[in-house]
Amino acid sequence: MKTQKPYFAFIKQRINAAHRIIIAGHTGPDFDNVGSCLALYEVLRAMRKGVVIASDFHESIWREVAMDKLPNQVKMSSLALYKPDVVFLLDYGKKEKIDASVLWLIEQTKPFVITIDHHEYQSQFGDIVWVDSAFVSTTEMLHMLFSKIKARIPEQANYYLLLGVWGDTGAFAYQRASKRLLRMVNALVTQGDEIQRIMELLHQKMDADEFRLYGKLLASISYDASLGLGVCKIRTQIPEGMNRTVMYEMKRIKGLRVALFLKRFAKTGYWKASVWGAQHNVLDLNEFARRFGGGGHFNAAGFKTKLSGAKIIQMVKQAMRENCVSS
Ligand SMILES: [Mn+2]
Repeated sequence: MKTQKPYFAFIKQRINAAHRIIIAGHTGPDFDNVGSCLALYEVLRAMRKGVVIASDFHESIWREVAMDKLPNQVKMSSLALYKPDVVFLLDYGKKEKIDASVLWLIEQTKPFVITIDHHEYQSQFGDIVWVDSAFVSTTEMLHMLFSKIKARIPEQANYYLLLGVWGDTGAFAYQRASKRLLRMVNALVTQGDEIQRIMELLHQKMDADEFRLYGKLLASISYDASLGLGVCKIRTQIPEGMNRTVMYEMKRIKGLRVALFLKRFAKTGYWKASVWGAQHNVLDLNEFARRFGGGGHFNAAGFKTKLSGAKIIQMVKQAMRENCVSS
């Protein structure tokens, strides 16, 4: 059955009947992605389901988030041997952002595929495709699913669900908070320290060398006050996750509308761009990123390109100018 609607009862039936479930997010995972996978994992485990997350957990974000509670690992190369009944695909937007070995596994073993994603509809696929960009994060959708199917949410999953919301809304700085979302937050804060834990995660702790490097990055930020565009452009190696911290910091600039982070990969010559919108941003960054084959959300998107850094900055400025005129 192909559907754009969330058939909660139907998903529940499939979970109940399943023996082995695989959960996959997108490559280059962020907090919402990791939080979604881990929250669903914990809930399915509490339902006594056989479940694995399709990841080798190479990216440090997995360890940062899960700490000592990282799930048991099944090698990506032996995933097909696991013979899943159901595969959940979470928070990925485009089919090519799913790991190739997961796509291969789906081809080979023909499991029932359920997509849950708050990105705009792009090339998501499956037997159930629940895609709704009115949700701020995929964890918000999962929370709704869990309550609709009356699944028990284990303590640890509370924190994962909150993490997705905090990560994708920038602690509510760049997405609207609905009453429903705040009710969800209210329900999930049980110990009282969840939000502190999350804020510590988002603002990573650094050693002295990293701290100096971070200072240099901040000092290199250029700012166009007439447009409200902040740019950080780097060619050197930085620790994983530091780009995110720089972006959060840039959003503190008074009057900032768009923050652009550019990183050049020497080997391939590609620039990787992340763009974040602040409160008064009117430029649809998802649409902008799509010009380069990238994507994301209205206020947060990314793309890769072989164009020069200067050219990318020029194009962002041009788009911001055009948008000011038209809006
Ligand atoms: Mn997300």
